[in-house]
Amino acid sequence: HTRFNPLAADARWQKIWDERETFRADDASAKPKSYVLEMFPYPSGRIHMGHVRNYTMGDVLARFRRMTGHEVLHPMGWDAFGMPAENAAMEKKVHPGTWTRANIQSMKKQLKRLGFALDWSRELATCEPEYYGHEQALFLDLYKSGLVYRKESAVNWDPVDMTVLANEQVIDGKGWRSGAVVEKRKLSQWFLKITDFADDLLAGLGDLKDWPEKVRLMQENWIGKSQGMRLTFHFSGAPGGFEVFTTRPDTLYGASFTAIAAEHPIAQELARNSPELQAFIADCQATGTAAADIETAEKKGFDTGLRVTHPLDPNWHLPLYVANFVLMDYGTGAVFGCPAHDQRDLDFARKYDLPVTRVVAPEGEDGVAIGSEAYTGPGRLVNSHFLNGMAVEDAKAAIVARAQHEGWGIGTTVWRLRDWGVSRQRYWGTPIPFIHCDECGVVPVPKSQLPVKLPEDVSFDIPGNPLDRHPTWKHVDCPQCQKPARRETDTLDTFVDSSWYFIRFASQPDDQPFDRAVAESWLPVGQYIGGVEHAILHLLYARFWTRALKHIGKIDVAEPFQGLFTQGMVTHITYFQKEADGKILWYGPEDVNSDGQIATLKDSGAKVTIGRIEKMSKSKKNVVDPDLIVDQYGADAVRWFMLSDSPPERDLPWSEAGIEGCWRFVNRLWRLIDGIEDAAQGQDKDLDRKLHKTIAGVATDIEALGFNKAVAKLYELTGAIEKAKPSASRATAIRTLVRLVAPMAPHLAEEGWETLGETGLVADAAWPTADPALLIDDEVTIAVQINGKLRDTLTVAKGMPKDELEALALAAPNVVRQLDGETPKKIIVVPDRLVNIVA
Ligand code: ANZ
Ligand code: ZN
Repeated sequence: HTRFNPLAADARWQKIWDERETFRADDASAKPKSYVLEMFPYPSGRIHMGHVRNYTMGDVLARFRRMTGHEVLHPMGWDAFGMPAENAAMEKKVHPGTWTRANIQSMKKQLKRLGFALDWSRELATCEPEYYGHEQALFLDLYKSGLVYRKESAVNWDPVDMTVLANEQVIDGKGWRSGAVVEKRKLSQWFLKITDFADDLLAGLGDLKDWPEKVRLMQENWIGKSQGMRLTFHFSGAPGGFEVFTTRPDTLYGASFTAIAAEHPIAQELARNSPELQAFIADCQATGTAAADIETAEKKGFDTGLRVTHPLDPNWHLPLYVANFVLMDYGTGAVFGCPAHDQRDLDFARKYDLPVTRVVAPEGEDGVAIGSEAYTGPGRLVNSHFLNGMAVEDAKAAIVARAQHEGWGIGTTVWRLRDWGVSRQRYWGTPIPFIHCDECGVVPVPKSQLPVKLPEDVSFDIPGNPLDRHPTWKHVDCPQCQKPARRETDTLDTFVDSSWYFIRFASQPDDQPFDRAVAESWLPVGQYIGGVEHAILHLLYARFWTRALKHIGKIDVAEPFQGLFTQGMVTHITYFQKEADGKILWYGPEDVNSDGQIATLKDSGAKVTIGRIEKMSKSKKNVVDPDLIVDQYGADAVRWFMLSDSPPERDLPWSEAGIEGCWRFVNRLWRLIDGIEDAAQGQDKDLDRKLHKTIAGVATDIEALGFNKAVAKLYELTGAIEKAKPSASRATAIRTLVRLVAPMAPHLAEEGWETLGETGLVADAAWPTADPALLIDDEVTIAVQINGKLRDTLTVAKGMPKDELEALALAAPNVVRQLDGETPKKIIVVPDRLVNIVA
């Protein structure tokens, strides 16, 4: 007998798959096409367990689809632009490109060691001109069709580092490096008109039946279609007024103030004669631009002293504030506040001592006053004159009707979705292919001059965008008038790169972004798998980009991702010590001895606290490096672990015992293969049935991405084979088992396939066929009860008549003993299920 040597087997089969290009997808294949895709990784340096889990799931599906007769496209590439490379450049003095490409090489090696069935011939990295040049061409096409435009927009400006900061670089309103208070600055920036597709992006969600409900809901909320109204407030005793936007016109009788944004023209006008207001406006502008910043910042207002008249009562006057929570670029940049039914308004009202009047009440709460929490639920209108007693939606309609009749307001639809600002003031991204000319304005770079390549000779010694201060790069002649002009120095948001990479995977000619017919032959992606952290932006942008390309006639695909699956995280136990000053020191599991109750450090014996099981992260020191595990157990055990135990959408706790169990299982499989008795005769009907049920069940589970269920069935079958006596059935079961485990444990399966003398690769073998006759049970287990208590069981032919069952039950040894000669009062028989004897 031989032992399974995973490291030798892994290397050997990986080399063979590589040399034979086993997983190369054939565009011209006549087989049905299947596109399996996992979200491509950012080349941060190392593959982590989260990647391994993600790619193992996709790999099982891809390999299974191959075995079921599909031509499978399963590609891999690199989302290679972005800030970490620039940070590395600053910290380690290494060029972002050098850093990124080195990371790609080492991560590719790691992925190869896991034996993924990937078509490496289609590998791409978004940081290479061979990719981003085509992106520039598409960007120009979208510009031509009016889907790209420029507009002034605010950025986070770090006044000390003299640089634009991304939202994630602003921490508590301060620059992450300088610690300086971040300012908002207006810059002319590039935008994509995603709002043109808002309706369609929303409607399309209804067709995405194979997406998680929660992701569809998140997208729906992000797009945020709301029915609302615009209404005008007039100044009391002065000419003029302003429009506000509201989604709760029903609450108009609960209004207690109005407020405008700091950037609102009225605020700007008033500020000209008010230094106090000027100071207040400056203060508002110091808050970060991210929605989250505004949500968490303290609500502040400046009373303008002006009063406005309530549209439903000429004698009712409300104050007008300038408020930091009102955004200029949403609705009209002005609101009326109803503190009883909006938390922001309530906080504001409590602070400035404004009235709080409930106007919506659920059954029986008419008289209950609002405390510190606004009521945002359903109910009927109260304190609202002609609206009293109406439900919220009816009251909205009634107000809108009256306003439209009297001419002071109009019903509208409003979207939360904003146009997508794609300008980034960074080096490591796709250069935006435009030239600024003093004579001609903004001029597109002619397509013949693409790609606009990033210059290599840049330095990161001083903050700011290296493209901006490069001595020569930006100085070019205008393509229209040939006079000296300047290149655009902004680069594209990296979400643009990931909005179409799946199309480029499907088809990658040199001379155009993709070949339409070939791309359409693969798309949409049948199954997309990735982290839920991309549930909103990446997926929405990719859905938009696909629609935009369809709109300009480049491709006829409605939705890019037919099926979506978001997998859970890989978690691991944490250990820590709390120091006297409250600081927490984390320890890696490898530094700790623990019996689950008490944990001590291996070297000093000092006690440590057993923390929670949390997502693997460097900061908590609970990371397990896949490479080391592969070294120890081989790829198949790691892959098996990733699929076992936890449902794929749930978190998977890493454990030493778990991986060892998987390793033992791989060896059990090997012992069966190695010990096969081909000469054995005879049929084992039970085993035949178990085998065929497993063939059918595992197929169904894999299709439904229920990998843990498939694994459980394979454990059961393996156990049944181990227990079975030698027979022809047993030998067949072992041969078949090799194919059944091939998607999960491909190296062992190839090794077994070869050992068993089969031809070709198991990767190319067909999935075994389940015999329908063997899927039906012809025997059933009958429970035999006395007075409702289980006393015995019978295994009998299905459909056995009542009297025969009764006779068998009365003869069952345990029943005879229990009854001890007593005559039963009554016997209840449920065919195929149970016999209950009442004694
Ligand atoms: C009165 C009101 C009463 C409101 C109430 C809400 C609850 P969504 O649903 O997210 O679209 N609003 C309008 N324009 C704003 C702006 N530029 N900046 C900040 N807030 C603004 O939000 C719509 C609601 O947000 C609007 O409805 C308005 O407050 C506020 F019980 O009007 B509401
Ligand atoms: Zn010009």
